[in-house]
Amino acid sequence: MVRNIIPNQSQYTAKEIQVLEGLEAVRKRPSMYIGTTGARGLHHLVDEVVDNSIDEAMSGYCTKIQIIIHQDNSVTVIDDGRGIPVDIHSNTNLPAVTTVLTKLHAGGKFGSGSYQVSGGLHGVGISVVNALSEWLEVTVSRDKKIYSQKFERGKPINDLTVIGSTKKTGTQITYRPDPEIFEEVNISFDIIAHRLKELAFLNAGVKIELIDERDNRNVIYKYDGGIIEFVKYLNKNRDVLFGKPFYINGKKDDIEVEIAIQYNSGYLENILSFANNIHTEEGGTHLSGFKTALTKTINDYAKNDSIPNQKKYSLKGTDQSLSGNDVREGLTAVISVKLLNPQFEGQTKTKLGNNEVKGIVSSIVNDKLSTYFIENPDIVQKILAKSISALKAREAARRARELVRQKNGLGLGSLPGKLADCSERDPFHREIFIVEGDSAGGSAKQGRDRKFQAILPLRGKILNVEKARLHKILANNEIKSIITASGIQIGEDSEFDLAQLRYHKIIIMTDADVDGEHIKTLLLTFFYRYMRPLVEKGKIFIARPPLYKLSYNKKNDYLFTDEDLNKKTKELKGNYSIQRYKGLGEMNPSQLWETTMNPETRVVKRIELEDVLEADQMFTILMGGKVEPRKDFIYQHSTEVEELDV
Ligand code: 0RA
Repeated sequence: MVRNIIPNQSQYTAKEIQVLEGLEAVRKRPSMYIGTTGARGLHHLVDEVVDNSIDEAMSGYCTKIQIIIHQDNSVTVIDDGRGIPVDIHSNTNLPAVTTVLTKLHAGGKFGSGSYQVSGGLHGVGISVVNALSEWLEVTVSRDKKIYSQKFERGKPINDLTVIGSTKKTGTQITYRPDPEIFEEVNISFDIIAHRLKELAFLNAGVKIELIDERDNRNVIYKYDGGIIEFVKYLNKNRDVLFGKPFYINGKKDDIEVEIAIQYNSGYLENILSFANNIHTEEGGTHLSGFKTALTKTINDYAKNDSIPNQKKYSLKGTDQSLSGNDVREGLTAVISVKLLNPQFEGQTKTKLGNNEVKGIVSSIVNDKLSTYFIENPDIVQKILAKSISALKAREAARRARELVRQKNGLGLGSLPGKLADCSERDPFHREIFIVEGDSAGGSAKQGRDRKFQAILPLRGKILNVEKARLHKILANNEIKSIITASGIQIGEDSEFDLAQLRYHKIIIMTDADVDGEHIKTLLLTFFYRYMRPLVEKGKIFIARPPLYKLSYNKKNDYLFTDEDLNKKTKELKGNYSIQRYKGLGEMNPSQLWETTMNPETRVVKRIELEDVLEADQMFTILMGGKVEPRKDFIYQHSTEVEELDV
């Protein structure tokens, strides 16, 4: 694995550290530096410290990183890198480590022409962590000595002091997030663990250990295969077309490129892209360079008649070409680039903008992939079989669509007949209930506030999108009505456009039984796979109808859990009757309004995608083709089913 991408880092001394401004500004406006002072910002502090150790690992000087969450929610990060320099910095007259921790943007590697993560929320520097901590203690082991210094709310409370001697090198930072700054100081093991696992995949061989002293949990992540193991992990519950992911790496003009790819027998594409370890959710030039090269290389191979061993699957002598979607059906890939001055663009600053990256990625992929194809004719045949069948399905779907259009003159624009729309015009104030069954749909239509609430009843179960191709998905009536009602086009050549969204709350309302759960999962799978930005932006909700009606003294109480029921019945001591609701249809329109639809009184649960990776695994297990992992999952999670969130 290629590691050392910092030019001349051995020349590094305190002088290179530039001093820009003090830390008061950070405490005054924390969200300018870390985004929020809620849970996100809190966890961002951990990322910030760990990223510094990861930088050291990427330069080839650090192999182990340990993260400890303590009882009081303080956090320690220990690495075995070179240790932050301690020599006196000429501008500040302070040791470099003190400078790095007290001056904004003196990130050590700042302005030195070395590798750094910049843009987005990352790379603001550990001085920001110091500024936002009640206290912070740094310990540096280097030059046979152990140095230590303590800070409170960013200010040193002693000088850097030698506290011992050692043969080792490394840095240890312990900090406690300042409760005066953060609304929430409880560190989530899962959030930290997820990021660390991602970092371990992206930085092959680095051992990352997480210890939680609050409940004595610990995990160790170390992947010698790096992103090859990442791709295996993403495909672990799928049937793969070939056992070993194909790994490409290369470097040009200080841009380091690593890609791992593996196809599975499904129809979805799952490409994760990263730049300097940051998940580029909006893609960018590395992703488009990869896509272009993949489409070209596979088409070249399919059309080339000079290639030996060419067997059944080929487009030789035809005028047909595979589209990008055709060649990416069932593709799982991880793309990771590392470069000196990454430009992050886009709405969430997660789109790589550097233009030079596109050509470099595509030339490396063209080169390595065509060689791999020539050396592995059996694997190419499998990929071609899959891509050509996608092409045929696409053409059949187009012909079918054209036929339907010619016959009926139907555009895609007209709203579904079953939809009871609302009168409000502003999409931000409109909501739609997707309701299981016509009878509940009828009650909902009568019970709703027709000004801002629309109702779309679904008949029976919707298609399992994990097991169907796009053209079949687009032909499914229930899915068609969801697409036209929501206003969001999906599939080939359609860019996701949130401005088209007709309702900013999409609420799934199903019966509280097994069928209802199943429909809910199918709908969530569809939204997750084909309208993911709606999930990411928090537009999808689950309605929570009551399980029981408790009647006493001419009063009715609606109860949502068995626990509440037990509590209430104990209080009432016998003077009551209970009705258990098996379905939404058992409620009359006004009850449905009062308990489940009225924004003043209802409980709706927003679907959150805290953890895209785990959610992806869950969807695959619950909805995918393999039976064994599904059984295991359901068994392991059977007690949590009520909480099953994505
Ligand atoms: C600046 C220069 C050098 C190392 C580091 C910073 C450094 C920072 C952190 C933060 C956490 N762990 C770290 N490890 C190293 C290079 C110093 C040299 O040339 O010896």
